[in-house]
Amino acid sequence: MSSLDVQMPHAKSGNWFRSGETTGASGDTRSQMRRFKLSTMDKVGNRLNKLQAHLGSESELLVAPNNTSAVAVEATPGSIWNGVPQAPPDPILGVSEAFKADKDGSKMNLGVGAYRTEEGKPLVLNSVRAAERQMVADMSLNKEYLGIGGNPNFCKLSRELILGADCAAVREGRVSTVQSLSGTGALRIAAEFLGTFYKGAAVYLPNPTWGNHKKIFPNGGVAVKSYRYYNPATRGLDFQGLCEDLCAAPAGSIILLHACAHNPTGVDPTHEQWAEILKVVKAKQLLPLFDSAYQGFASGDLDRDAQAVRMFVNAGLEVIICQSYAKNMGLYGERIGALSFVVADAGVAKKVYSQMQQVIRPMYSNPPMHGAAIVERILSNKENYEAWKLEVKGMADRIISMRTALHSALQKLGTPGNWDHILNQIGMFTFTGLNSAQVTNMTKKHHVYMTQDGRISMAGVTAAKAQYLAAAIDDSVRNC
Ligand code: PLA
Repeated sequence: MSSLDVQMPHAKSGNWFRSGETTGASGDTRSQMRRFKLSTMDKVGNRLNKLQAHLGSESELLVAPNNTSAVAVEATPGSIWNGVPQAPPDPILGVSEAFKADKDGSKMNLGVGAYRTEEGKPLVLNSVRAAERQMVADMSLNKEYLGIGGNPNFCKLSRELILGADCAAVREGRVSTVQSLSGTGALRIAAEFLGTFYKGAAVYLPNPTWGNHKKIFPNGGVAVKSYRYYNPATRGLDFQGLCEDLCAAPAGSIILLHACAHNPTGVDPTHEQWAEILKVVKAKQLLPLFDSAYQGFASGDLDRDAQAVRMFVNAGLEVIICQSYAKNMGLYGERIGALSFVVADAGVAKKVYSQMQQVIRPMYSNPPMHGAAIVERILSNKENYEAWKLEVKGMADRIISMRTALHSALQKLGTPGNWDHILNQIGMFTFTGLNSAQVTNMTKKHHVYMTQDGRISMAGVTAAKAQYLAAAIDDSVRNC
């Protein structure tokens, strides 16, 4: 094809033809069509070139400026997106991808915090199955859009679950709740709300924390800082460092607190320490934001795991709460959670609610209904609720028993070091203390998938595999 042999769409049929081919149109019409097509292509070419210059790509221009354009496109096939760099895999969800690709029969996925049965299988709770059966039979249900803030009864039940039905703030209408896309979505709405109505304040995150926190807040317009939390030397809480850092934070700063079962360390403040933290938060006029992703998973008791949040709310503070039902109801993929603002008066609560809707509407319009309907049926039906509470306790207990199994297997092997933290840490995770080289050995040699910071999900351990896991840790500690 010569450089003048340009391909253009046939004006009537839309088919592509070469400029030298006959179209059945008169010579004049043909040249008019050709002029029209070339000027259109010129515009498209210029736009592509501008875009490419903007993206800073060093590759050849997609479209030459002199209307020999189509030939240039043909000669250098490529994409507008050539300059997009490859992103790294997610530090947590990327581990699951790598696990799936591994064909070894003894592989274990201890990366993502997802509950597994004693057989190593994902679990759908019986209470969830019961709720879904009731939903299928309920002909009054439809598939209309939910309101922007989600299912109102779900929202009411959610704030009561975390705060208690007898909570004064709940009774006085001082809690605004919206349904969210699980815990992550609740955090994201909170971040954008804060970025809009609480400008200038940074959020202080514990060090370490769930990695996604560091991305969610800046995306919502909130700067991120950190406070000391974990002391690797003691494998416990750096309580003094925590208090010093909170004291040093400017008044009005947002303080993110893990409500229970801190991720990734498994280290929670004691009841007395929470009371001290509350004093500092109050004295320094900090704004507490609780991330409650594991209610029930720390102690097996839903009320007990809500104690820290309730302590702050009952002390009269304004508090933000992000809830997730991913873990405690096993509703990971349903993406169901809630965001609550506990505020000083009911009038303010209404205004806050209206602005949360403003954040949500352009983001995803309104939330999906299925997960909310399941939660609603579990929390509002006595029989389902009692069954669920037992199931939560069952999951927490199995995790605790895996701590004992792993600890005693390591003791039997005489693995160097003190492993008592496996017993002492709380919730879904053990922060093993394995370094990056040891973690790499766990994965590459033993097919044990875990996050690079040394965290393992105890919920993924089974009695049958505890020995295997201990042997892998033993080998990694001794040889790396
Ligand atoms: N907050 C904390 C502290 C979490 O650990 C997680 C999930 C979430 C919020 C959000 O969970 P959700 O959006 O699914 O409700 N952390 C997991 C999964 C379990 C993940 O990284 O997405 C983890 O493995 O750390």
